[in-house]
Amino acid sequence: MKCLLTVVMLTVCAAAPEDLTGKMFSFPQETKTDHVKLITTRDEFKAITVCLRSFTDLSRNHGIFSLATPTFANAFLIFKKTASDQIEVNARNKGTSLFGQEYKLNTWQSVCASWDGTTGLVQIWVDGKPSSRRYCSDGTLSGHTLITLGQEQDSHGGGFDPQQTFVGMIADVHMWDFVLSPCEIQRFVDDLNFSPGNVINWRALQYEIVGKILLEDKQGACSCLIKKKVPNIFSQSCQA
Ligand SMILES: [Ca+2]
Repeated sequence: MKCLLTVVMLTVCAAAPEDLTGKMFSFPQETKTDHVKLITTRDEFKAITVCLRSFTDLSRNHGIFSLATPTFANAFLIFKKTASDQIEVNARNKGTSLFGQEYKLNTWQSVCASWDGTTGLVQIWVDGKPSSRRYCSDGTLSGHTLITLGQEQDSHGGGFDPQQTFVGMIADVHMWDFVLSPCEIQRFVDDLNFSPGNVINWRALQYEIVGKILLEDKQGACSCLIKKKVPNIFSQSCQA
């Protein structure tokens, strides 16, 4: 009984919301197991927008955000293809490639993607630059929602491929159950007073870490302390 109580308490603790402002998840290695689960009780969607900031040196393909339901392993997936300018958005197991984006290595960038189940259109924004609005799949999503960062689900909560592991850092993850307007996307990109996600909210995040993934202070270009001490040298590259 005591063990059972401990298990129940640990489960509750793992799911308590945390404000991760100023933090990031570091994904330091390629594995077939390590990932972060983002927890929501929502299990029905007619539209989705996801925004996050990521940093990576990967030139191979990799998953950026993976949402699965019992029916669709790729219910909503943001997937960077090997081609440097190609990102795929999946909805209801259908993938649509979007081209011509400047996905940069070794720098923080904002990635937002949306899907509208009424029209079936998907769109992405990399650092606020929109893609074309392309048809993907219309309909709805329902059933137990499982969201992973670091691994791309090929089944509901599993089917991980180490060759598609995300390696790098991810921060500021938000998810809404509607399509954000271009102005709202820009407010996220500029980190200006945007309304946090009503499904996943980085400022009140329920998550669980599986494996060697670290929650750390978010790194900028350099510290403000250095900027103050040596203003002439560092003022160009420092982030306030
Ligand atoms: Ca896969």
